[in-house]
Amino acid sequence: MNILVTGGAGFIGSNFVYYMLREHPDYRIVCIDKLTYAGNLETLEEALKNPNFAFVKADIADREAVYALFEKEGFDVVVNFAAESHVDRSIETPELFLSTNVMGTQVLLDASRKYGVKRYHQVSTDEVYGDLPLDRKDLFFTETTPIHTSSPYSASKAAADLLVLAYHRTYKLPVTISRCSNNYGPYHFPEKLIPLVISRALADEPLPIYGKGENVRDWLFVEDHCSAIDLIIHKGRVGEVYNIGGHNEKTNLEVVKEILKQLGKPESLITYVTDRPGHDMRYAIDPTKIVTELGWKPAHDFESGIKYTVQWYLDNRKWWENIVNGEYKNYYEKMYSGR
Ligand code: NAD
Ligand code: TDX
Repeated sequence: MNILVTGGAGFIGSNFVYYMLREHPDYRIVCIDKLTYAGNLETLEEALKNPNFAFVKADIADREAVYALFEKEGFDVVVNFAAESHVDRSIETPELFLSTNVMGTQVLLDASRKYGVKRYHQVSTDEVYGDLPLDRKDLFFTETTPIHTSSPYSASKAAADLLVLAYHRTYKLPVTISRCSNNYGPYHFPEKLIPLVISRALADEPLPIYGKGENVRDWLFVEDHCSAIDLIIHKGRVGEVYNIGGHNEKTNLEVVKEILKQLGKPESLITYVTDRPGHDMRYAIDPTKIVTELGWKPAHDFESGIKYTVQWYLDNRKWWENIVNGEYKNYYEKMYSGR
């Protein structure tokens, strides 16, 4: 099997590359990535030593480059992780999110049609469902929850999902979509809450918490997301959407306090800052469909996953220090100073 993984130099895509090389040593995995600020070839250093892995630097929205690659490789499966993924950045520069997340997806769909790909899988997000109220713990997102987006990021991901479903209905392209809750784990870019808190707490720097820190996210260890996608591309039904989540709902404050406890750092580092505009209150996934239909089961709960993750950041300082000491410094200044 020859699989194209887009966005494989980012957080979840790189974890998926390693997962697939380990679980399916006979597969060929080709990664295409534009290497934006979020893409890092160092992350793929080990994979690059594997003869079954190849890396191509290109933009998924570059039709010529994408078609040439599909023609050469004859992919069986495409798994599209490539995206602009940070909500705060989407509030600053929405147009970039449209060109990669929507137009880029369309190019991949066209290429998949033209070159007869057997399965196109779109990696989507629970954010397409909008949010749930904090005082209704009985409510969860199912696959039939209406699309109701809040940010330019989630709107672009929802637009891509609709295109994917349209290509199935109109052109009979064999597609699947997964909508996962918040991931955490190794190689998570330090602009996102968990790695941001770990890296800043280690430097005894203030931790910016939006609003009151009461927003709830449903955290999933990244490898459990990878195992779910592996199942869907092999056993999932064409034309279907699968929600992925492990019932690990936490408020942001609970997450931050747990990390501080593990690092032995004081809660006085917590600093409340102006809220994110349009900030979603609560995400919570109902994973019944993937559990009952495909037999998926997460291997990690939040307690074990966060311990592993904190240890990974302690053991891999070079990886994230290179990032936080580089161009990211300017980003942090721009987004957080005077907030
Ligand atoms: P990330 O920002 O860490 O990585 C994105 C990768 O895509 C980077 O390597 C970047 O260089 C690459 N990329 C960006 N634009 C590109 C383009 N035009 N052409 C080719 N490559 C491009 O993101 P992530 O957190 O790993 O998310 C991966 C996917 O999973 C995204 O589609 C995201 O919407 C989805 N998702 C993420 C989460 C989460 O919690 N992080 C949860 C659910 C779904
Ligand atoms: O500095 C911060 N302070 C803070 O309080 C940051 C960066 C975040 N937050 C809050 C906002 C959210 O309530 O923490 C929560 C998590 O924020 P992010 O890590 O930015 O993730 P989120 O906005 O929930 O989106 C993530 O999950 C769904 C990913 O970035 C998306 O790509 C994915 O689709």
